[in-house]
Amino acid sequence: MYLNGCWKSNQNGRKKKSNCITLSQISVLFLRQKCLFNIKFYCMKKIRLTTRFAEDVLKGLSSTPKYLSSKYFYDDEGSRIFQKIMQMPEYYLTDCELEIFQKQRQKIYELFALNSKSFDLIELGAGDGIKTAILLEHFVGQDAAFEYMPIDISGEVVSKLTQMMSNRLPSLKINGKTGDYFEMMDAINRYDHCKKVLLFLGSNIGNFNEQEAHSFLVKLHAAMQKNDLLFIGFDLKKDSNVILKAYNDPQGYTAAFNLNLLKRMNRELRADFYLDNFEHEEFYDVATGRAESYLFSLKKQMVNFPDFHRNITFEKGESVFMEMSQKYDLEMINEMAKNSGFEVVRNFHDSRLYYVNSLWKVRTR
Ligand code: AVJ
Repeated sequence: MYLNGCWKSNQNGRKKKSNCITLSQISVLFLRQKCLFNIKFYCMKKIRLTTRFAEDVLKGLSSTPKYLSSKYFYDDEGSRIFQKIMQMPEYYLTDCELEIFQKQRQKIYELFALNSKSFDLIELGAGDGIKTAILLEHFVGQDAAFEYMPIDISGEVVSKLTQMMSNRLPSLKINGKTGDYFEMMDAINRYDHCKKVLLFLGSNIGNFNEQEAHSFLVKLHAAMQKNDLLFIGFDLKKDSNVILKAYNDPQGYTAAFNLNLLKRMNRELRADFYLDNFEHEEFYDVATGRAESYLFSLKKQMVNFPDFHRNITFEKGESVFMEMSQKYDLEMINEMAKNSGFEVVRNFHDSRLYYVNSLWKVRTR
């Protein structure tokens, strides 16, 4: 559209002045416009994202009780902290999923490859991909022709992951994408030329409440064909001490992970949070399986967002709800599958029964 307008004015200009414009001049003009267009597009996207971020956090911080969304944890810095969390011994989730992949990869492969030896893998929220690499290595060894499409919200994560995977598995076709869940859905929708297996690992689903999880699964279902599969990681309900230690580590990585969102608001929105004025705490409700993360204001204070002409007051002891990490049992998992149009093919457990990777297919009846 923009280019057309530009071309027209050149044509008009040529008519009036009747001087000739060469083909190479046109292509230079065209390239320049295209480049400007790309920069403009990039800037517009960035502005749109920042505006959205500001709107969301200001809305949450003006509510009672205050809340922020954990989806904003994962800027490049947040993603780096999360990788530290995954390496802590207290954060058992990673070890459980690794164990499942290491010990049961052959069975996983057989079920993935049922009906068609070749399939493509799309991973939502791929992260560092260390666990996935175990599966991919095995699949490549089995000669299952496939493409791996990791999608993550952090661009840095996607490029590091792509590099790591192509070093480890040079023959693997990798097609990484940066984007949020919304953009992921788009990518999945467009992907219909081959059987696909969607990976949603690490109990990422636990960040959604019941309704959000349901509508997310329904959207995935709508984007899937008859033979496609969904492989989801669920952290299971267990001794509350084990859970609390995973989200309340002595090194303080989890606290830093939460506080990084305040830092991010300082960086990107020019807010003035003073991090020492906040403290992280974790709660777990055995009955519902909800693990909840909060920041508490250590004193009465005011935080300013001068660019948005807003300030937020915090009472001493006031909480900000930061993140939910839902824990499940098999009944909840079965219900979720059923309610969103899926059928559980098989559950893969770790030896401690802390965690399950559940393989779902589209229900046909
Ligand atoms: C990436 C959402 C699975 O909830 O366990 C880890 C994020 N938060 N420690 C989780 C997280 C604090 C993690 N998920």
